[in-house]
Amino acid sequence: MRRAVCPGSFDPITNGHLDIIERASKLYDVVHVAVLVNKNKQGLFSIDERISMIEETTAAYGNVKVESHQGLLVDFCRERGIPAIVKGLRAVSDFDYELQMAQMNRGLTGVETLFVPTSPTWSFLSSTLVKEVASYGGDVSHLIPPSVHQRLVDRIAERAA
Ligand code: COD
Repeated sequence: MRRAVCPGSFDPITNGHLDIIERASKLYDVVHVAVLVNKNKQGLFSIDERISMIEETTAAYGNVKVESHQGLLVDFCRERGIPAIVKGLRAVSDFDYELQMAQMNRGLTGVETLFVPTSPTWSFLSSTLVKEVASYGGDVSHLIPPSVHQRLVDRIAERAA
């Protein structure tokens, strides 16, 4: 059975993430989506909220398993026998750091990283920009799934109250 992991913060999941996960789900039998816990960074959404948004929006693909992980991504892969990491590449600016991580991860345990070029429609898109634009009242409804958009609008309103 061919398995791969799509890792990230997913705070929250965007259409750019979904595009990569969907394309990976057509190439592998099972795609693990790993929500990495960064203990130095307070997210807008809790890890459980992020997992539930990813589960909801990837359910139709049929072969996606969503989990959280605290620690090294290579340990997540080793514990589950996953040989490949799938990442989206947006622009040259992503490349330097992604290359460093790919080489470090391969050096640590031999896990390979495969890069999928972003769809041009989403090449500018990141969770950080979505949160920033939404926090100033900008319309981001075309950049994230509708259920995620509703939760984002609600969370921003809660924080502002
Ligand atoms: N189009 C295509 N792909 C996209 C888009 C888009 N618009 N937006 C995001 N992506 C893809 C990218 O591949 C990105 O890597 C991934 O989605 C996740 O994006 P984010 O922003 O949710 O998550 P990041 O970039 O904060 O995630 C970084 C990791 C958590 C993967 C990384 O820090 C990590 O592996 N941490 C675990 C600790 C570890 O092992 N550290 C050592 C690394 S060598």
